[in-house]
Amino acid sequence: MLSEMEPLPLPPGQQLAAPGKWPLVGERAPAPGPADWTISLCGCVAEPRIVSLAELRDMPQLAQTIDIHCVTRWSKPAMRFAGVPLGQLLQLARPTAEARYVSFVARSERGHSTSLRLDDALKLHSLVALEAESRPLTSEHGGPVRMAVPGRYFYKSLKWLARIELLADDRLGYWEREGGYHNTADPWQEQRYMAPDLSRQEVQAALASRDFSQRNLRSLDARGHDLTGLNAREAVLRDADFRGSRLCRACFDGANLTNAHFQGADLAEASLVGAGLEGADFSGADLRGADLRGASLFGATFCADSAGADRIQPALIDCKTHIDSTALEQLSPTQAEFASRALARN
Ligand SMILES: Nc1nc2c(c(=O)[nH]1)N[C@H]1C(S)=C(S)[C@@H](COP(=O)(O)O)O[C@H]1N2
Ligand SMILES: [Mo]
Repeated sequence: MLSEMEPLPLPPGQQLAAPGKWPLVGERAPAPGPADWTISLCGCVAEPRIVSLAELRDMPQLAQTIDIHCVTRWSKPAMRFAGVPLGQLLQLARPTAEARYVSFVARSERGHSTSLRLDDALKLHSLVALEAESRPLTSEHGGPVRMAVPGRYFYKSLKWLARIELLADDRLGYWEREGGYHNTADPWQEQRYMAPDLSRQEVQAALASRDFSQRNLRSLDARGHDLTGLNAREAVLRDADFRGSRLCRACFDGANLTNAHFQGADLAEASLVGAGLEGADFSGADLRGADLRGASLFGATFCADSAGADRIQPALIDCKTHIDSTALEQLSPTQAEFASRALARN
């Protein structure tokens, strides 16, 4: 058995969320709808069904401990969910032999969805959850009913579940389609993103122009390039690789840099105001005089977290680096402590 002192093993590239914090990710909760929430079971089923919340609550409830791993690198192990196993709910509608995928669809403004292979969803013991930590799910965390899928990044755990559709062919979900998130999403294999959809020529032209403003350059490979003064205002640069690049005075205001790689990059006096920096890695980067005001920093890395630490260089941060104190609170304890100490330095 693991003792209390021993840290639980985390999937590669993950770090613990600040204790007692459960970050909110994704779209906002829908406006309160009709009180009679229902879940429709449809698609490749013998008996399409509409299940009310009351019926769901009357089914045998299962408590399950699930490790949350968000693709933006924070983890929250051992969260206690309770609800009805997906397999048991599906039995009510009797899936047909054609059913190979399951698509979960939300009651939400953008009709958010995500999908899994049906056999994976069942093998992983996916839960149709009504409770978290022994309380009814709050609306912001997907209440009254959400999916909780162990063994996958948490974007496979749909909030505000309204429809479960069984499909013969897969239908990509919202993040998988719009964000390039990996469709299998196994955190132990670090399946965060699908292969980039940029050609070599497109990459070269973008790098030569030094103008990325408002462009979608997800998973761009810009390692070791001189991009001094780059304009990347409001660009989509999820998973982009800027390791060892020169980015002094670059402008990334309002850019999406989720999981971007900035290890060893020169970001002196760069502007990252209002940027999405969830999961970005700044170890060894020069951030002196950089402006990160209004940026979101969940799961961001500035220094080594613990084991294997000596190979990882800390970021260069000083009193001229601007980081909001609220953004520090989004960091893991180790990262927050390192950053606040560095910010006080001359
Ligand atoms: N309907 C809906 N479900 C969603 C999302 C979303 O934007 N809309 N975001 C996903 C992502 S990326 C994550 S990490 C988790 C976040 O759940 P939490 O806000 O309860 O932590 O919900 C997932 N389910
Ligand atoms: Mo996520």
